Amino acid sequence: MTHPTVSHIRIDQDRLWSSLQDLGELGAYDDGETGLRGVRRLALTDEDIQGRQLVLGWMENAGLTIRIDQMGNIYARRAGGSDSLPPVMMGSHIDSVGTAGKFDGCLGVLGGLEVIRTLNENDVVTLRPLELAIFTEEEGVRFGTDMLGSAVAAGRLLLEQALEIQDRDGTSVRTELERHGLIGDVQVPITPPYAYLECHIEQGPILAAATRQIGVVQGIQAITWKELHITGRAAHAGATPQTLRRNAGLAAAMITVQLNEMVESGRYGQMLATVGRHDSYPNLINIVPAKVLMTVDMRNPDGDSMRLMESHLDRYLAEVERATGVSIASRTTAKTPPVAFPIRMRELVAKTATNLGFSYMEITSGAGHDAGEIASISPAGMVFIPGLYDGISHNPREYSTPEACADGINVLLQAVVELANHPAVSLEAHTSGSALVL
Ligand code: HGY
Ligand code: MN
Ligand code: MN
Repeated sequence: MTHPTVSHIRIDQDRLWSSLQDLGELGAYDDGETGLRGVRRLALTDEDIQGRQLVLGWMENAGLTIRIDQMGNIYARRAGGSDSLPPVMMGSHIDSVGTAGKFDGCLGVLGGLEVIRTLNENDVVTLRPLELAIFTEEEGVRFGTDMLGSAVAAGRLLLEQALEIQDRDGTSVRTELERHGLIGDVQVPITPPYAYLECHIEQGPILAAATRQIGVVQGIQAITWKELHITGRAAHAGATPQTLRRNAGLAAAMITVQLNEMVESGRYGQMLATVGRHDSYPNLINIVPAKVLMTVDMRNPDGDSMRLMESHLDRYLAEVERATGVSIASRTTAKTPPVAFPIRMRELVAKTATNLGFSYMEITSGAGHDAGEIASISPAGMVFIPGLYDGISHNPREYSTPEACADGINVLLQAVVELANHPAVSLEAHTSGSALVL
């Protein structure tokens, strides 16, 4: 049966939930800070590969054909009635930060799988093929730049440069992809899909506070990551007068306080800044710190304000060098502009949520996502669901209910099938009303 309406079809909430729990066991650890089972499945580690193998098995059981690109990104394909048409793609990531929960990224991948399993059970064949993607190193916490796999797939980052990036131990992306046999034959940049839709937890408090079931994501804020290598001079904490000190720890503290003042000043709009990593050397009580490696994560929904923030920080680093006598080497390790998803994708998500009887609101994503990369080559959109506990994420307390997960994936199913039944005209032509509307 091809292109029937599927408005009566719903996903299997329990099957989705148990797949999230099963995947969450791979890389699971006992988290001392929360007393909970967390997930540590950094990109291209053995735990990540175990997760990929579990999901690949499920994909094959669902009758999907698997392709892998030169960055280890996985594309699992479900044939369409007109299989030569560009596919509608769903996807996300299953690599995690070091202290993760079970939902970040996994909901988008396992939710896409649940959509496919549900269509299989209902003998629905869409006009266009469907593809379910798993992107490599979305989190950026191992190799230092986020959305690495999808940025190469979309052509923003060059493959050769990406393959040479090393983790903290000096192991390169290339070495790890080769070790796991993940350098596939699909060329990057990939052929753009017809459209891309990703379901993701919000990772913040907004939807829950507004008691909305679905977030229609307008776009993603700009992200800049910097690594600051501060070099001072070790010295005895008791015998070295203030005037002789080159205190790398003091420099790091001044920078951290200045970033907070930049945020609090409001001069840069809705700026956010985070010093997430702070490695001090020699890190001993009676020695003036000789070196500090610190990271700066800056976010801003406005690209111009981000540029002003960055030049303010650069000027301030020079001031800190003069004031403390340290030297600071600053390296930008990630930099993505703000992303606006096309109105027609946002309208589709909003209409679908309404048809399903869900409350929704428009929201800008605080977090970066693979959808932000694919948006540069295809019409892309995102479906958010709320989380509990102020939507905490990147922490084992991350939690969304089985019902909320199912709501998001039911929206994904209906919206993806509608897109996949668009006839062979451009999405623009179709939604502008100038083409046949099924
Ligand atoms: O950092 C981010 O926003 C995403 O979780 N990689
Ligand atoms: Mn994510
Ligand atoms: Mn994340």
